[in-house]
Amino acid sequence: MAVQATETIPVLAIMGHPNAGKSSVVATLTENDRIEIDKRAGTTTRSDEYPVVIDGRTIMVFIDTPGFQNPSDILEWFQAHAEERDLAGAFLAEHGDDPLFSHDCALLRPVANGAGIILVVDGSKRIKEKDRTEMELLRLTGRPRMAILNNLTTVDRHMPAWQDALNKSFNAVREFNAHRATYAERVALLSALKTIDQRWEPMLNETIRTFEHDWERRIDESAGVIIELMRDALTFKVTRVVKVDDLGSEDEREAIRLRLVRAFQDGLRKLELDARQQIRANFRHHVWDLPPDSLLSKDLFSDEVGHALGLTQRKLAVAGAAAGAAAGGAIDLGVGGLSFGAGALIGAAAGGVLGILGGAALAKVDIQRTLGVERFSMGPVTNPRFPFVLLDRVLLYCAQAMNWSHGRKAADEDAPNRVPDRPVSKKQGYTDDLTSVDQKALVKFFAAARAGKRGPHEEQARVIIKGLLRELSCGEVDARLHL
Ligand SMILES: Nc1nc2c(ncn2[C@@H]2O[C@H](COP(=O)(O)OP(=O)(O)OP(=O)(O)O)[C@@H](O)[C@H]2O)c(=O)[nH]1
Ligand SMILES: [Mg+2]
Repeated sequence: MAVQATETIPVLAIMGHPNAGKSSVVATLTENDRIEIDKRAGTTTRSDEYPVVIDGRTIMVFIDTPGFQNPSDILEWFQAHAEERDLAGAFLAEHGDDPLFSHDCALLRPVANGAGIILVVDGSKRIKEKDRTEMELLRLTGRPRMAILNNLTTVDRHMPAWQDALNKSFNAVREFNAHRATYAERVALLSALKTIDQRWEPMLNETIRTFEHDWERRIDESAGVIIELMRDALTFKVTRVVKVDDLGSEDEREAIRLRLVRAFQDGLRKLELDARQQIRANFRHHVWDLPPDSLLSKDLFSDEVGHALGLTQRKLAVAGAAAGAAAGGAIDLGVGGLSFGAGALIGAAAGGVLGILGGAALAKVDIQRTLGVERFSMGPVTNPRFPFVLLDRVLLYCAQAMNWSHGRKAADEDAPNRVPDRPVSKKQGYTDDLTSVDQKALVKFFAAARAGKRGPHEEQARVIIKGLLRELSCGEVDARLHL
């Protein structure tokens, strides 16, 4: 069952005290959110291998471990056998069957088989004698080794002392926060592993290239999901056909119209949810709770979402006018007569949606009477702000999926250290920060999508969206996520 460190696959055993954050580091580096992590010490009880698999190919293996049980005994033995070339192997040869050392042997076995070592320490705690024992014993193994300073709190006064001590026994020392590490930081860590053993350089270069390639593929797929969401949302329509005989009072017709508006909004919510699920799977999140106060947890049609995302009315007017003028005024922005008709009033009243809509309806409600039936229909969306809000929100979701590390379980676990919530004083949507040329291009894409047309506008939008996603990959988990 043990993985042999071969020429092609780097294998790294993660060592460290109980509760230092070992499993969190493995979960984040392998993008595996199913690894058991808990605030209680002693969660991991045996060593387990976690491969990094891309396109069905294992490119690297991390071994999560419970940490040493008897570090001082092992160090003593190592010091007494200093003449051995392979201390881990020699220790196993002598104590391999000793039940007293079974845990420690399980830890040393991968090391004896050629695995490198990553020691994870909690940099917020003072260094103790036991830490120095472990550092020395790992040094004596002679294996390539890196230390990770994982700061579990905001206490950083012990960090310089850790740096000094670790530098003496490790080939590389890096700060790495398993809860906040972004994609870029993960790649930087892999890059740093190259320095601990030159022989790994070619394979790690290949691993990093595979990583980067896979990330680009995810961005590409996510942009595809977003384009499809916009296309589906902008052509979405609901219809109810009711026999005229069944229609009694005007109140009844009003009730039908309200139900129609609700069904229309629900349909759009569902489209957003479907897109989210695909994006989430794309970034390998399975167990993931959104913070309850996140903008992403609020209703799509809530005022909070409407106010925080999308273009300001001014920018919207500029982009819309420019796009309309470019197309000889042929682009229907939906701000004409439709906005203030009966449908507008119903739309606004039913959803409390003035925030998102800027006073205009989401879509027109149309009622046609033919051959004894009344046909109530709503859609497609005509409100010009809505697509920007929807796009901003799905981009925000991508930012979360890309930057939320897999080692971070509950959304509120480290609430005391969380970035303070930022007051939302102005529009903060990503699209609001785009150049007016890009905003205009998006207006054209929305108009084309609404008309069911593919082509150059869609391709241009795809390029803009991919650019935004690439920028977001390097970011912190966005403060915009928490209102
Ligand atoms: N704030 C913060 N907490 C962290 C970080 N990394 C780990 N933790 C928390 O520290 C606790 C222990 O994390 P684990 O990853 O289970 O630690 P471990 O070393 O595998 O623990 P054992 O398996 O018990 O030896 C959990 O509550 C984690 O959420 C971090 O970077 N920041
Ligand atoms: Mg663990």
